[in-house]
Amino acid sequence: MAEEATELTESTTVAVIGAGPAGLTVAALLRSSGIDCVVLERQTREYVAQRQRAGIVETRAVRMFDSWGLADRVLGGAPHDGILDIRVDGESHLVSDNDGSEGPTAVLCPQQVLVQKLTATYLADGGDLRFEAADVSLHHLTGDRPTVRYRTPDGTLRTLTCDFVAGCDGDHGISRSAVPDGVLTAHAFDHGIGWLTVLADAPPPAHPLLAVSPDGFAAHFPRGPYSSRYYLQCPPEDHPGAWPDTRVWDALRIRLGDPVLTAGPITDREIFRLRSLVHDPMQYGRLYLVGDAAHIVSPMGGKGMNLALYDADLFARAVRDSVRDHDDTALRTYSQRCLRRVWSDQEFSHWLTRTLHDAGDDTRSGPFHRSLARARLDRLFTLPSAARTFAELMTGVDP
Ligand code: FAS
Repeated sequence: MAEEATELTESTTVAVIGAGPAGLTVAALLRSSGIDCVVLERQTREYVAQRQRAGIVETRAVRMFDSWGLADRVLGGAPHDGILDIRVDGESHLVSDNDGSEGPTAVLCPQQVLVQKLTATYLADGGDLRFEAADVSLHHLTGDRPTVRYRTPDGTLRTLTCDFVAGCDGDHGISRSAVPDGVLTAHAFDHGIGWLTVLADAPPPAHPLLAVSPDGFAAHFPRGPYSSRYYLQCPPEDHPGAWPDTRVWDALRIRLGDPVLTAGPITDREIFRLRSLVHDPMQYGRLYLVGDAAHIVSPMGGKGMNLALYDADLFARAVRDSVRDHDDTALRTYSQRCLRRVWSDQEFSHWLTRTLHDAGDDTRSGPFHRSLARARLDRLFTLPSAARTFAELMTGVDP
């Protein structure tokens, strides 16, 4: 037990747990404000940098990075032309997801590109980011100076004392579980729908594509100039092994209504259950939950990563007010302000998920709900006010 003796204690202002989009954004924003923080990430830099998930940074988030003077340094990928292709039984309906407001707009920036550029920017600005931090644990969260303990790759036990802890370690992290039972209320919803998600080195679509068909939902998103992500509705208990390449491409050609869809090598496939989860409040003492550590939203509408960026912005601004102006108002209202946005995006993603699944295969919700969903789509395609609301919700810009 010799290694226990070599414990080192350090001090910082904010201990950030997790180096995903939430943690790295918190760190980069605090660093740009001259506020000390230390980021602890349990995985290696290579692992974090290659994890492929979301694919669009919404307009609100682009403007957020711009307002901190970081947009040019952290955003990559291609500008989004503000058009979505919603295809119903093979017929395309081009819908705008741009509300026409002044300023920069959404960018087709794959999550791993954002993570790589945030990491590089934070380190270039002298940021402290520690990968392979094992056994992270949180203590004294309701005291004046919480402590965070972890083990370095060489087994050294370290302790960080801090003013605030940003729990940015996702849905399977330790931050939320550090909150005593009974403090948080979990609101969960299981859509009862599975998605096969496929990454392939195949040509991206002209526009992000969402398709309704009697065989079930499908989607095709760009993930770079030569790469695509596809989603196929499937039974949640399905196994990826039940979806060999030929079956994947056949199903995509039918559901996307594109018999000549160009295939390519599939580099990843997995199946996940569409579920939604919100924890309330998003704070316990001096621990603030940010991103997936507090909430999960179905990928429909592209709100998962963008909500994490929203929380990160509100938290960094609140810490800045507290450290610079000794004004804790924003910290006290952090949870309620985030949850207002979280429920708005949950409602929008829920609406879009139900509409685009019910409008297709009616075995799940029945012909009545199918007709309701098709009426909602017809309204979106024909009523300017409905199209405007849709665009506003897609941009994420505050009303
Ligand atoms: P993350 O999970 O990204 O990051 C948490 C970090 O904390 C990780 O690096 C993890 O290693 C680290 N960590 C965990 N436990 C730790 C511990 N004990 N100690 C130290 N570090 C720890 N969203 C969309 O908007 N559009 C999409 O198309 C989309 N597609 C998705 C596809 C998939 C397969 C998945 C799983 C998610 C998808 N999402 C999508 C949602 C996704 O983008 C999340 O919302 C986003 O990653 C959330 O970012 P973070 O909150 O930073 O959490």
